[in-house]
Amino acid sequence: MSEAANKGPLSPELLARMNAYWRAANYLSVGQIYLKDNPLLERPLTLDDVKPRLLGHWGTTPGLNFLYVHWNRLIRERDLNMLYIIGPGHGGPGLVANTYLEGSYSEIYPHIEQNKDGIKRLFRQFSWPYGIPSHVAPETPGSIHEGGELGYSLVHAYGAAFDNPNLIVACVVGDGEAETGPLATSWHSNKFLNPATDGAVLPILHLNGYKIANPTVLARIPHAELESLMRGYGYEPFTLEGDDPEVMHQQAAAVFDTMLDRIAAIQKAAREGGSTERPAWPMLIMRTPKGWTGPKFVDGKPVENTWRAHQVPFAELREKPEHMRLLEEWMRSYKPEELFDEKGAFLAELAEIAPKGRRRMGMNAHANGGLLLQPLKMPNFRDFAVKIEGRGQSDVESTRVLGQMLHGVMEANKAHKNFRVFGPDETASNRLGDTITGTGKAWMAQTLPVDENLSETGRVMEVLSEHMCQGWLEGYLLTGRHGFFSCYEAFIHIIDSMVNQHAKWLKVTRGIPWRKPIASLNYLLSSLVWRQDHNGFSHQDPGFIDHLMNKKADVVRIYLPPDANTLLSVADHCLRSKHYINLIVAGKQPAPQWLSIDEAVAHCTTGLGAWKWASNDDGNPDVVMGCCGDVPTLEALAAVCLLRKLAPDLKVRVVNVVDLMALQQPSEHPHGLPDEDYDQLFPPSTPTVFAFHGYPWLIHRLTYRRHNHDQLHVRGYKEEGTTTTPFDMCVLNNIDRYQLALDAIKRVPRLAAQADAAEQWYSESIQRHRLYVAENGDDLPEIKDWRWTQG
Ligand SMILES: Cc1ncc(C[n+]2csc(CCOP(=O)(O)OP(=O)(O)O)c2C)c(N)n1
Ligand SMILES: [Mg+2]
Repeated sequence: MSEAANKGPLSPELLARMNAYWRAANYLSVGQIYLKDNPLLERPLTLDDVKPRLLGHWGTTPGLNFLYVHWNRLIRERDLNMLYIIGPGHGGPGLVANTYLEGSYSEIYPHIEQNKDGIKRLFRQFSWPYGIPSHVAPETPGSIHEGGELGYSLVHAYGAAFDNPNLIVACVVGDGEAETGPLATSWHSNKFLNPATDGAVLPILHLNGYKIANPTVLARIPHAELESLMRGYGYEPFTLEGDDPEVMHQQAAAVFDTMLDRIAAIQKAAREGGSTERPAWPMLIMRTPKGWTGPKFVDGKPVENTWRAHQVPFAELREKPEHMRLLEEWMRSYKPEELFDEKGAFLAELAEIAPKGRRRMGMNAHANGGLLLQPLKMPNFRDFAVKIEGRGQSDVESTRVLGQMLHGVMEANKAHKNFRVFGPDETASNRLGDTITGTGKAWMAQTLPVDENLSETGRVMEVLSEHMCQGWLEGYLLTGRHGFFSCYEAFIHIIDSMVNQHAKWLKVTRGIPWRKPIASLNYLLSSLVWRQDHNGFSHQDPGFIDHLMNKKADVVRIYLPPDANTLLSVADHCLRSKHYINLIVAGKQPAPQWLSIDEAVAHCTTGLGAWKWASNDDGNPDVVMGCCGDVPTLEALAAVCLLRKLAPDLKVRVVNVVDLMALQQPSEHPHGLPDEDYDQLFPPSTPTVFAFHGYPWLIHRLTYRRHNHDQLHVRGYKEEGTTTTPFDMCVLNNIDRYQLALDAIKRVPRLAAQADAAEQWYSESIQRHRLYVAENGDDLPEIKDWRWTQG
């Protein structure tokens, strides 16, 4: 043992055991990538032992394994409650290997026994058809972060740490991952983490120098510059650098002891000393070779410590016998005979290094949030209901009413600290300001007298990064808590890709019995496409609905409540639900209110239905006026009023849709309305004019197999926008009341004789509107002051 290896907190005996533990994890990682048989190399390797398809990532794995054994020591010595989040999730073999060595893997998957057969199955299943994925997938014990799409590790770590004061979240950030936008901004999460009431995040920047095929930016700037960057982000950077395992174990143990002491001191100062200063949390820059301990050269080219180590360091075992020798040599370098007994069990004196029970990172309950999930205490949403005195006769900002209810939710769950509201600087703008009045907005950075409602204990999380809002919320939900995310409709697209990943996680975990359901991810989209009076075109995009529609039916729910009471009912339902992604689209502008709270509940329960009070069809309509979304509903009802004048004997049925998925057939979505009921609402041969909040083709897509589809005529947003009046936005997209009324007349055969006159009326109406808007900069009084009238 070198002199340097003798210096440090580890006794020679513990150092040797920790190094052996690491060798075992590395051995099992390589075995997963390459082997399907001969798991302990009891005989020389042959081609029959090797998988036909070599799929996996080696480069990042030894670094992850190195950290795991160190966390194990620290957890035991300090009785830590620790979660391990791996940014480069392609290091899956390492996490599988370690959860196997600590015993949690075999407990969850008993067929992966602690013996030779178990190791053989462990190897074989990896990257094998219908086996396990190569990433830190939902199937991997201890994981809340798949890491397939890079960039979200740190933000997930912080989400997990909020309101978990006893949790330490160790988070490995890949140096390539660190180049992504979401990760680059995630460092700022430390301005929102309260050392008194939240847990700690321990970031490790895994500076192995390379990505798939390139060096990383952070590895090729001077070390001082990198340290300054981290200091600039508000951290206290520590460095661990080298490649001699024994020396590195000692240095790692020393640096981690210091870092954990720092964390303990920060927490003590805040919890016992009352310090409210934003601390400089420790973080580690770990500079180790990519593919550490792997083959140094293959075919004469350097592999260890290069990008060539990223995936499988060498293949072509059939074609190149020397590769087979290289594999055997590499695997034997870990000395498996010193790690496993003759039956294939991991040696007891090594296994001892791992913590026990729920302290094992593979068994930490926070990584299986559903185990810890407490249902939200819900106030009675009816207490927040809007009184309806005459249909549509008074205007209310629907989302403001929702804000009052969410405030009630916050108050009811204050003691549990398990509910937060997230938004990119738009909570007040989206009229959810009441959520802020209780606890304020989380903020650990400087405050000035001019600031309002910033608080170290705020439960509203505002940061101008949709990525961070989404990532924090995901981390918060995945560890068993609840949340609500409000966002401008157009800009929610920024997290399209993140929601894809979360939807995948929900889909897969639904099928994993030991994973318990977590709270749903709830979105409110406001500041909608139709009401961007001054913001204009850049702020107009209802396409997130289309995006979510592509996800699995058992994961996604989409609601477009037309008024405040339906919004309350929908939100209550969403907050109680589990394991969904709920999208609520509702406007924040003053708008007419249609349904009493009892009617709203009944309407939302079926998800869609005829509004009898707005219809005059006596069960046999000439035309159905469908509507979905608050502005389209308003325009549809206004069109009905116009039709009463233009064609008084026309029998019109108004059908409003709250639950978009109800339009699909039950075979496509569990909320789908049975065909018989659908045909009752939309009779197969009756023309239907449908005003939709979003892109019109979506309604066709949802209903293409319905009997009335040939009769369905949809109006929606067709990418016409500019800075103009609210009603002109409707006109530009042909979803305005004049257009809808004209559509109805043109589609009812018995009104054919009226069609020309109606066209004329339409042109004149639009002309009048255009001239007025151009002249006055505002909508016509008859539009602005319009009210629903009966009959
Ligand atoms: C957002 C995203 N872009 C691209 C990829 C493809 N990809 C997979 S691994 C990788 C390189 C990662 O490098 P680094 O973060 O340094 O991880 P490590 O070196 O530890 O493997 C890339 C680009 C991805 N997984 N996610
Ligand atoms: Mg790297």
